Amino acid sequence: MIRLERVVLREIRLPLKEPFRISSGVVEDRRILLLELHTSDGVRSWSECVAGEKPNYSPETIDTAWLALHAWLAPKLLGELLEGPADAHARMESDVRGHRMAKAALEMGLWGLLAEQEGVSLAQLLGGTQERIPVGVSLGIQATPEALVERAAAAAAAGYHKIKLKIEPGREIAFVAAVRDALPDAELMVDANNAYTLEDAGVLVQLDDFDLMMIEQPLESEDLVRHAELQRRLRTPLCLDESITSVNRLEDMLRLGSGRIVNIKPGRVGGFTSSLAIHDMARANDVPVWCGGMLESGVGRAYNVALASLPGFTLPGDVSPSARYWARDIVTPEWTMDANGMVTVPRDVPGLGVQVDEDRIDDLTVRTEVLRAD
Ligand code: OSB
Ligand code: MG
Repeated sequence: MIRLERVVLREIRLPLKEPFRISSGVVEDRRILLLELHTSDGVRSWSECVAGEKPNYSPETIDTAWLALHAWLAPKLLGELLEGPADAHARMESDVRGHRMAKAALEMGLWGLLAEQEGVSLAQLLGGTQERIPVGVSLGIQATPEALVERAAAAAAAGYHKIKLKIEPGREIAFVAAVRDALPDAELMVDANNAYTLEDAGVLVQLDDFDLMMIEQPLESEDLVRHAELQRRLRTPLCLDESITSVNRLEDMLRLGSGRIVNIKPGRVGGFTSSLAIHDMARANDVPVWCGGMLESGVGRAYNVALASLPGFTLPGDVSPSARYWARDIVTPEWTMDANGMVTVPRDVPGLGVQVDEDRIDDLTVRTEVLRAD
């Protein structure tokens, strides 16, 4: 049982070391929404909302999430005696449609609180079994194939287990060919973030030549039937990201044959309750899953690392170390990757497993709102 007494919303600004470009836009300075959750008996935890600056990945943004949390979601939970995160998830689902990233920030924050309250790590609370997670990197779209090869070669040398190349129409074949040429043995994949249509199948079929682990989300998020048609024409497995917003969408994928791998981002699916259901169904159907990333700060990364320790996460996750993104993260110790390309799952510390640097957060905060039960 848990009673939320107060939730503090904060927006911080955190500049990326280098701009990150996907098919639908570029981000240079992250605007990150952090939540500080307080129970009525003085337990505290932090969580992160992964909504972006613009609605170019999903319809949500940091601003819509702030509104949803303030107006509809926090009021459903504050002051109530909650059985736990699954209860909170059900209450938020009952009459608020969508806004999954906003819901996830609260629901995951409750997992963080429970871990603190019970004195266990997040990974233990979730039932994680893996002590170390193989790490993948996601490389943004570059101006030239040469620039991409340079970054991919550096990533391979650093020990990353999977190198994901962002692609878009016109910037795929030559780019992927150049990287494959330079790194004949690397585990490579591509991610299109919805940029293609079935009319482009001719180009996408050419990607079969590069021995890719998977092609992530080539078509629009609602195009499960069209992904199935595309999958029938490809040897390379399709991996769905944006399309999988709930366990029911995974069931659709399985029935239709829309893909063979799933990228689970807990923020995209409304939190850990939903992530666990997706993980369990995927595992029961021998569908490999891996943990995606949304350029999170060290707070969101703690939740991703914990989730990725579950047994069905059999492929490297986009859980790159702090230094890949930021000059300085907001947690200590920062997230690191060892020389074998692994991140260690914190087990011996209760809660997130890292200290949140609250002074630094204060310095970076541009907007705050305290939400209480009325
Ligand atoms: O599609 O996986 C994606 C970042 C922002 C929006 C969408 C995506 C991504 C990434 C980054 O690929 C992965 C990371 O956090 O390292
Ligand atoms: Mg993706």
